[in-house]
Amino acid sequence: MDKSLVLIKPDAIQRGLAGEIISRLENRGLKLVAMKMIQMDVALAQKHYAIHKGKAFFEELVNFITSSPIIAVVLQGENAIQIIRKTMGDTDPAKALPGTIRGDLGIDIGYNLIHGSDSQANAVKEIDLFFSADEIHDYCKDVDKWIS
Ligand code: DAT
Ligand code: MG
Repeated sequence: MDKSLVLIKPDAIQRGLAGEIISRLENRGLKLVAMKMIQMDVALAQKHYAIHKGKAFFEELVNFITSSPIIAVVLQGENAIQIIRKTMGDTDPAKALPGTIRGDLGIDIGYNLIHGSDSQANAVKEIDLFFSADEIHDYCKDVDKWIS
């Protein structure tokens, strides 16, 4: 079972889309196993987006992600990482397909509502940045017997 880190970014909270976005992911059969609202500080933002350090948009990205609270979520499920990436849609909302979160709701590449881990290795690292082990819940849903 994969786990993935999702961030509901400041623009999603500002636009009142947090519930809609979390709901779309839950509707794919993914299980919520951790969730918290925080305001990221610059140090956390720089660690989370370390891979983009040096790119032209890095400073703007850090400023944006720390500008207002976010909701950090861990979702679990078979192929969770791939399912979430496909449900998010392309990084650029202009290229994201209709039916995806960014394709339906996104406005701009810099303000694209949601982060989702892009690999198993990055998911492990990112989850560790936002959550301690005791904040991640291990539980069964009755519905699991229908989908597993
Ligand atoms: P994703 O969020 O789809 O994984 P990414 O990891 O390539 O995309 O980039 C991280 C974030 O950085 C992205 O969600 C928005 C911002 N970003 C990426 N490319 C950008 C660009 N060309 N201009 C402005 N912001 C960009
Ligand atoms: Mg990425």
